[in-house]
Amino acid sequence: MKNLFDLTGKVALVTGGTHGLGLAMAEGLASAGAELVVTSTTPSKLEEAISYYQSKGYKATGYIFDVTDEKIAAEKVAEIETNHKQIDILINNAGIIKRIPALEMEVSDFRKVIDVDLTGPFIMSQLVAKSMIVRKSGKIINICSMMSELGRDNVVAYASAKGGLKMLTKNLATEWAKYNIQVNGIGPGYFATSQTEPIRVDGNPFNEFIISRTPEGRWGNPEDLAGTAIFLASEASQFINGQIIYVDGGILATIGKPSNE
Ligand code: GCO
Ligand code: CA
Repeated sequence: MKNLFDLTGKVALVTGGTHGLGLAMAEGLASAGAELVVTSTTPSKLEEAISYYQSKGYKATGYIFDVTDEKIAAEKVAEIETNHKQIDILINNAGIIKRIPALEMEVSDFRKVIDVDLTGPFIMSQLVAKSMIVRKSGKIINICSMMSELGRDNVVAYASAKGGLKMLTKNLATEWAKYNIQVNGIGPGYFATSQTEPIRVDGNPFNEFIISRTPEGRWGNPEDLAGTAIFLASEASQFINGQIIYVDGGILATIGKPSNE
């Protein structure tokens, strides 16, 4: 039987794939044979990431642009398609978070988070889908969150965007399934990355809370996401469309338990 998880010859575009979860997923795809195209808005971070991928023997190229700027993004996607022939896999990973109580949040901050975390994935999906539709083949993976399902103090814009990203996933799956494009999402639980660093520090009660709230009893490691990314990028998931796979150590399965148990 052929290897359903093989990505040899596929080109995977990973937005913000320079660190943390994006890097771990990109590395997973590369280990399954994919060529990487990585975007960032920060040249130094991108350079560092590309050298890292190349040091591992992976084929990786970087492009600097902001996924919220639809004009520039269109030019860059065209350039990428010229240089790398085609984009087979898109991972909408780039995202930001602002932890501010809802009452105090400036509208401009709310808009910024929606722009990066929700409008950016829409822009990139629309651009990349155009040639996927012609080829009748493509995989789009949106990086959702626990906050696609649950609220929590101080993350109102992020939760609104990630809830929206879940529905963007379902809607694009609905519209593009007829072109053999699968649009799915990955919903990471709480992972040890630079993004969660401020809430993970020792002595922060949130650290203890997350460990006790997670049936697996630990923060996720970025590598825990690679398998799901490979699965959703490969033929192994060919009849899965519009789903969000939560990689959360069991958080969404449980109501939790009293803190003294
Ligand atoms: C927070 C965290 C989360 C995680 C993750 C959870 O402040 O609650 O940063 O938002 O980043 O997305 O799934
Ligand atoms: Ca970040």
